[in-house]
Amino acid sequence: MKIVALAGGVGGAKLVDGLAKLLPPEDLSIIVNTGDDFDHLGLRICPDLDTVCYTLAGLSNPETGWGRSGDTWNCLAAIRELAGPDWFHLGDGDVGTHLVRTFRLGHGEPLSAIVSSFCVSWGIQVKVLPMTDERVSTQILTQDGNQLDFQEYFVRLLCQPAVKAIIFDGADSAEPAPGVLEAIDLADFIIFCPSNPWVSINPILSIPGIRERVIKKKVVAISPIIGGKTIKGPAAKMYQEFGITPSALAVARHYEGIIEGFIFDITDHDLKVDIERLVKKACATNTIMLDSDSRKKLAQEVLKFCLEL
Ligand code: FO1
Repeated sequence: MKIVALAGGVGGAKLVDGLAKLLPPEDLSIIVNTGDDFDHLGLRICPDLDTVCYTLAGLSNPETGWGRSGDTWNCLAAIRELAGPDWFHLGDGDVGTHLVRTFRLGHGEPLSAIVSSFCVSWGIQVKVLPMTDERVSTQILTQDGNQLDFQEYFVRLLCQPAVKAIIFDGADSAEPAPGVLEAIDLADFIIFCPSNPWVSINPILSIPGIRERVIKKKVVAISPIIGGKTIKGPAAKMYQEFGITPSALAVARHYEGIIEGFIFDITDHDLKVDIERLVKKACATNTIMLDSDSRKKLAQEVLKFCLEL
């Protein structure tokens, strides 16, 4: 059974880690959001790609979900000493990743080739694909009239500004990275990971060609909203700011017309009847991934659900 998973950062990384433990490597491809990517201190940072790769490689920091486990912070301390921009926390080992990536991009290598070579170095066997090799930048337009780069909004301003609109700058003219459309075409199922629909899954679908190919397939989404809240990140707050009550039902509506199957947390089982009106099949289960076992358990549920669809 060939699976293509669309993923953002921490939530997506946990589910694909579970899937990678169950599927033969040739049967799993992960298309990762790169709208969060930005330049910081001259380095190209690709947070979601790194989070997915570190997680698959068993290198991720279990406390934060991003960055590397056991990393040290000497570089950040030196940046701070010089009154440099220290709001974005780069661990020493993580800086190594950004240095090599920036160096190789500077020599004209495409991002997808660099990711693929990093995966070999880290022993990752599944295919990890950036959504595009081109620069697409998620921009947050705030209700008080500012335009912010995603990481400025997310990390520096702690998601405090109310969001008016979200733009994927550069998406209109971007092309899917090599292998993306081929993976989708070969997939038996597409899975939308429990990532933020607005800023993790939407940017991937905004790359011309991806949405058109995805909707031809059987698509299953997992809700990142549990009991009206998110485990991490601003998805629930964004729904609210767009005038939508955040809930698993709101997520199912968000993806209406694209998905056939929807998995949501057991906490929200009372929404099942309403959700079933929107999709072919719905399932309420435990979607909270606290450890490696629960990642695998949810991945198992997702695969079983796909086969029953
Ligand atoms: N998230 C934070 O909340 N604070 C940070 O300082 C931070 C640094 C960071 C460095 C490298 C990296 O790959 C990710 C990092 N993240 C940090 C996470 C990142 O901002 C988000 O997880 C994603 O962009 C949202 O999916």
